[in-house]
Amino acid sequence: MAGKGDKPAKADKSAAVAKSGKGRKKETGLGLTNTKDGNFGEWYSEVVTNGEMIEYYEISGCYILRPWTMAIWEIMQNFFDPEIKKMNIKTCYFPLFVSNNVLQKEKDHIEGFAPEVAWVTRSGDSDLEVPIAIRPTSETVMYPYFSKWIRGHRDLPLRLNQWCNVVRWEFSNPTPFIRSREFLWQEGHTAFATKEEADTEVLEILELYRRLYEEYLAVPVVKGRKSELEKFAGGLYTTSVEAFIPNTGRGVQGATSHCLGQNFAKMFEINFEDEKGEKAMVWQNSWAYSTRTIGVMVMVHGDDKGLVLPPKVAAVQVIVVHVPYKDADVKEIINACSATVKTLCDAGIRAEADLRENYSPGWKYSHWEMKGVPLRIEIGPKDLANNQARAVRRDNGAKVDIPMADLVDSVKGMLDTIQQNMFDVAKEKRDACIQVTKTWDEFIEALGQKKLILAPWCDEEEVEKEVKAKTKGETGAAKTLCSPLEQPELPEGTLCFASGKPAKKWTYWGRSY
Ligand code: 87F
Repeated sequence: MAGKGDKPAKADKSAAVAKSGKGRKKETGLGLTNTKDGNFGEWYSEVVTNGEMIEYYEISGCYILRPWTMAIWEIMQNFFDPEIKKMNIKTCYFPLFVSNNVLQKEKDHIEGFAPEVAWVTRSGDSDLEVPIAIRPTSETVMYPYFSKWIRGHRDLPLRLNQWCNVVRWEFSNPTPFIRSREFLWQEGHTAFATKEEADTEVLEILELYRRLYEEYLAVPVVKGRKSELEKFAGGLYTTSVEAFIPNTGRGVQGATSHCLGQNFAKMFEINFEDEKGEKAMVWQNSWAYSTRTIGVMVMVHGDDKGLVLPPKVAAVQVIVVHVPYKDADVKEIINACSATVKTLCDAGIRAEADLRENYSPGWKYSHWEMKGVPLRIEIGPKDLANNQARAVRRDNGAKVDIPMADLVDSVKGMLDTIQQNMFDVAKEKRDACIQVTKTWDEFIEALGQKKLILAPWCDEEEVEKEVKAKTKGETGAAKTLCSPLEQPELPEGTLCFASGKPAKKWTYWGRSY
């Protein structure tokens, strides 16, 4: 997907071009020119633009998030935000800018990230006296105030979350949602008196991330723990949910929940007086999910007709299209469509009608398929006469006639079925890619076949580094994705696939985004 970010407004829908059988290009109003299996990178770029989620922007790595995207983001927010509020986590907002002073405070771990920090150096014609950084994450922005606000044990726990944008000036190939220079996320930052409380929260948040992926985006994920090499260097341990893209054979970190331990408490002097009147240091966590979630969903479910949106996150769950017929009463059909939309909306279903007269029904079918709307309802003269409607599923193309009498129940049932089916199909595909490998040769073979590898591992950093070095090729090195929290049985005497030493755990390996 090289140089994707450098293509402004690449896929102009009105002039979309489709390849015919002989590889010649023909003009069509709609449709993708690339297939998911044929050229995944180009396919993805076309899907997010033609599906009206993304518009390419003139600054590489930055993308316009269109309403079709933001509706999904808001629905996810409407799930996640109340859940963390139930946990007594409060909303806050800290400034976008960080002073050099504060940013450098956590020098040790910022070092590796430094090249990605963007700076403001000028206002108008004059240079700033001291440049200020744009937040790449907010530890250094927030923790000086944690230090100020936390005095005694009664000030704990302190549990904050903010919804914001962050900037990381990435240099490797930008990809909409998956790797962009500015992105939206929530970042949670919490402080506790005890490690036990922090540990509990890490897993509670991780479970919310799993639910976000599995219940909303219909994307199966593995909950796991990161290796020492892959964890957030500033923290104690990192957990994550990991997704997998079968077409590219790459893992993708879906969201992370870190226990920071007391590292930042030391650096920022976040101390409190405990119940015995003694000075103690807080235990901290931080956790985030970003707009990357949406990219993972598009990659997993999209097909050669475009986006396929899970009903629970789709801005429009049902699109109603009228199918006029020469001598039929068009007005009557249109009225039936409007009535259908009203009935569905009154029942809490997100439905819209496309009653435009300057587009054919066929064009509309393609258009809404491209946009991934889960269910299409067609109403023509025959349906009207029979007091029924034709429903067509986006996920599998299945068509059924539903009696108008039980429209709401049928549609609700179908949307639930689509949601479940999308998850089941995605899980089946993901599971079919999982390969258990016990030797190096098996590992290399599986890697070549784009598998998601599950292997017994000695859990030694040096061994992971070696595996990385040995697999470094054009498509990137293999690394650990996570060690699943739910560990399969590891029989006595099982050896590490890479080092031959006794294995300590099962770990997922693969190339990744
Ligand atoms: C890029 C530039 C500067 C990642 C960076 O995961 C600093 C960083 O600290 C950096 N990229 N990180 C790690 C972020 C850790 C942590 N922050 C809060 C999270 C969850 C939310």
